[in-house]
Amino acid sequence: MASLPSPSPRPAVDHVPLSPPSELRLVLLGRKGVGKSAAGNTILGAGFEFGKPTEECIKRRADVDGMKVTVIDTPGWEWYYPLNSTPDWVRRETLRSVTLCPPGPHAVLLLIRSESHVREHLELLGDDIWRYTILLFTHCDQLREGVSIEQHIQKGGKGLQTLLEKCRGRYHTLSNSNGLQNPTHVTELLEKVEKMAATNRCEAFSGLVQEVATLSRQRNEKQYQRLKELQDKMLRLELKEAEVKET
Ligand SMILES: Nc1nc2c(ncn2[C@@H]2O[C@H](COP(=O)(O)OP(=O)(O)OP(=O)(O)O)[C@@H](O)[C@H]2O)c(=O)[nH]1
Ligand SMILES: [Mg+2]
Repeated sequence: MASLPSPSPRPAVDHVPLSPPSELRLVLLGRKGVGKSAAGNTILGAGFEFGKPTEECIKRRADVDGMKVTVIDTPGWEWYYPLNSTPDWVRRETLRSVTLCPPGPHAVLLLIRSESHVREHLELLGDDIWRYTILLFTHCDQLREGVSIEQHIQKGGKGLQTLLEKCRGRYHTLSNSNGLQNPTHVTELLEKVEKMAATNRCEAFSGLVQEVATLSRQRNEKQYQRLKELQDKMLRLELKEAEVKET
């Protein structure tokens, strides 16, 4: 009987060329009024209400440069407030944002005008988030004449430098101002996202999605535990009252 040909060795995973993603999933995060919803419109062409506070995460999709692009817009963090002053519902929406584009976003675009307390808000999503983050500067049309974005970043001080280091130097500028949008800026942004996705082996931020699910489960368990303790306490009080009445 002829022997079966031995199976050819599988190529090592490391040598398999990674195909670029056929769709991109992006989450917009940052302070209130920094231009997240307007940036969503600049990227997709339309779809988000801007100029008024976004009150919950909004998901929109469109074809951009022949690619399906999903954008999740989020409510903004308060200016100058540390994380512990951020309302619960805003934290919740921040955590929810990355679960709305399963299996997870390719990139978080962190919109920046002032860097104070930005780091702790972003790290609500875990330390690994920085591998997926690109700083996005808006309102560049309002920079003083003759000041380039590079000069603006250099003058931005230690806080901004740290954010940039955390993002391994990844940043982009986008003008959302009426009439000043430049389509090549969106194309270049998507190219940067694809490049970052390639360095992340095209893996989405899915580890985090699981963590978020675990966190919310833990929170539910905690709430259930607290409720149970309260019920026990009330029962004990009632028993005590009944004992007092009997004596
Ligand atoms: N000049 C200029 N104005 C901008 C730019 N981006 C946004 N704006 C304006 O800034 C204001 C706030 O923009 P939004 O997109 O609503 O801000 P947001 O971050 O979504 O705000 P929240 O939903 O409250 O968190 C709007 O009036 C925009 O027109 C920009 O690049 N240049
Ligand atoms: Mg908004």
